[in-house]
Amino acid sequence: MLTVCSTAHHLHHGTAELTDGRMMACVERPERAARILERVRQVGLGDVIAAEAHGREPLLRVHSTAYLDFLETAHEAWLTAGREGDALPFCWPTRHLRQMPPEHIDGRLGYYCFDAGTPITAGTWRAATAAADVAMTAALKLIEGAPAAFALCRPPGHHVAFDQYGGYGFLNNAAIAAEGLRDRGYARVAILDVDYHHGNGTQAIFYERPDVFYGSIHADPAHEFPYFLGHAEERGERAGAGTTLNLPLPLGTGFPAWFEALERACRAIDEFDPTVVVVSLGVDTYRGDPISQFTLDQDDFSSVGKRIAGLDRPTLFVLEGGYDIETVGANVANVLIGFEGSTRA
Ligand code: Q9C
Ligand code: ZN
Repeated sequence: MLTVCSTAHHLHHGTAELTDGRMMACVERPERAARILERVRQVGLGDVIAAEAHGREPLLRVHSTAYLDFLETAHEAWLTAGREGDALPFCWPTRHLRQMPPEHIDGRLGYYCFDAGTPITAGTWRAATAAADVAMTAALKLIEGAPAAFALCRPPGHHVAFDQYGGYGFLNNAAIAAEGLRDRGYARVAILDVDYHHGNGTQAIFYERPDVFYGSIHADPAHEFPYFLGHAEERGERAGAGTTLNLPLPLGTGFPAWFEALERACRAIDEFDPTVVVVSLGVDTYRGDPISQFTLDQDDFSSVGKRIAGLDRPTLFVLEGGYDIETVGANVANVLIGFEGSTRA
């Protein structure tokens, strides 16, 4: 399987996120991508190529102009306001407040961001656009006839909506790839999100779309981030009624129950009958993940890849979460090797 990557991801390296009432070192860090790439090479997954630049056009299929303008200039505005280091919001337009971007950078950060764990650094825009380019480049390989490809995206994207970021991401790489595939003739796209967290951004983007299915297996939002989306009763609306499937699972869920949910999601995808599958591939379901509470073992990830291969469609894997540095490379590679049907390394 072909891997697409970019060295520009290094330009995004946040210092700290607000967790448990304290500023803690960011778990979403450059070493993740380095470890995954190292493992991809080690196991001989296939060719590794650099992303090509695709400019703003594919981003605008998913995000607003005002949002992209904000993202591109946010850190500069932060410095102009006399700040140093990473930009983080501390005030949000929640209930009873007006949904309108103000002038001041602190207010604009709150308007466009939904959490306090996603710092904007000086290089964030360049890294985020490079990740979107990685996803688009890999999507185009499918268009050219590749049966599968792996987009080694960093920062991740599935928490990012039309004009709102958070959950360690800034641009929705999987959604951008899905729209790129739609634009180039794939009539029906199914997005299968296996990250530990619900992909609230992806769900919101496609919630009213009949041509893009979104299915997610994740920790119950009653007890886990992103808390405010991802419940079983959210099934899509209007023309998109029935094209969203949420399978929330309790904290502590192990592989047997998780795999049953995967089976349900795969059957729903078969029924939707997509022309292409985009997998939001997070391996933060691993039992040793520092921020998650499912208990998948390293070997289980091969079975995940194998089941996804059973969908028997062109498949684009887009990297999302997975934060245990020592195992993230092997866990991602195990999914991809399991998909390819080779022996696990
Ligand atoms: N104390 C992805 O996996 N952090 N994003 C919650 C925990 C947010 C995860 C804070 C987790 C976001 C792509
Ligand atoms: Zn996650």
